[in-house]
Amino acid sequence: RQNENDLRKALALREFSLHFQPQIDLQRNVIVGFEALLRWHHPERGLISPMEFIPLAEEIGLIVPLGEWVLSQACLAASCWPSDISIAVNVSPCQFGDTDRLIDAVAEALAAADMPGSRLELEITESVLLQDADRVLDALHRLRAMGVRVAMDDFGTGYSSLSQLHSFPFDKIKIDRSFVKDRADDRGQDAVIRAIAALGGSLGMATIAEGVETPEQLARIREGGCKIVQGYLFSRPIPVEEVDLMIARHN
Ligand code: G
Ligand code: G
Ligand code: MN
Ligand code: NA
Repeated sequence: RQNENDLRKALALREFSLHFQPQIDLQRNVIVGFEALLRWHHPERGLISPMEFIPLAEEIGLIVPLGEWVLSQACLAASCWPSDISIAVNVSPCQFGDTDRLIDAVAEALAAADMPGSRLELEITESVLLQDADRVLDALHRLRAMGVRVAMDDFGTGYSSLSQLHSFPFDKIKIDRSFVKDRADDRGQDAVIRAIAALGGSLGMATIAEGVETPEQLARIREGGCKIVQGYLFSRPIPVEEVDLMIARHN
């Protein structure tokens, strides 16, 4: 498997990079954070999407060292930004297989960047909650004790959302972009967005809408009571060199 061998070598060959996509607070119109998104620059095949290589990385166990690299690079990048801007990092469910190792990696990434845990947010999908709930819950509590926040990513796409949401200490809900996308009948969608924002509010969780591409979608999100947005309307994910300029121009 050519692909697999390429992927195994990619870390050592420094073929990965992170792009950063801004998250905007709608009330204050300022950038409050960036999500780190992994990119693989293959020497022959060019830029490869994470959707293509993350599943393989998970299958061959590479996601653990790769995820640690992402954590350390994301924290190093963010340590150069204004201290009121946070960094969101996607964490694979596989990284919760060894929670001690995950927590060590988070602590190490923060220490190396000399950054407080309060500036780091981990994005996890609800499939993590299908694992041993006590172990996951314990890990989330330990992370929060370090000041690290936890967001539920792709909310609304899995099975367990509602039953699990209130039993786990999430700080934020990311409304999946399928609820933001235009559809023939958008009356139902508006109701879903409003309901998720209200649910988050009553559980003390902020809601962020992802995949916002048009002013019309933004207006619907705003009316739905969602206070933070992320999407192409504001910016695509950008290379790290462009982040400072974006912050200077926007905030
Ligand atoms: O940028 P986008 O095409 O960038 O990302 C596609 C998918 O890959 C998303 O579901 C995103 O959550 C996931 N992804 C992007 N970066 C990372 C990462 O660093 N770690 C993990 N586990 N998933 C990532
Ligand atoms: O981690 P998550 O599954 O949320 O990954 C976010 C994904 O959404 C990444 O692939 C990112 O590049 C992508 N994305 C971010 N903004 C937009 C947008 O406005 N429209 C679309 N279609 N995709 C987006
Ligand atoms: Mn995400
Ligand atoms: Na998502």
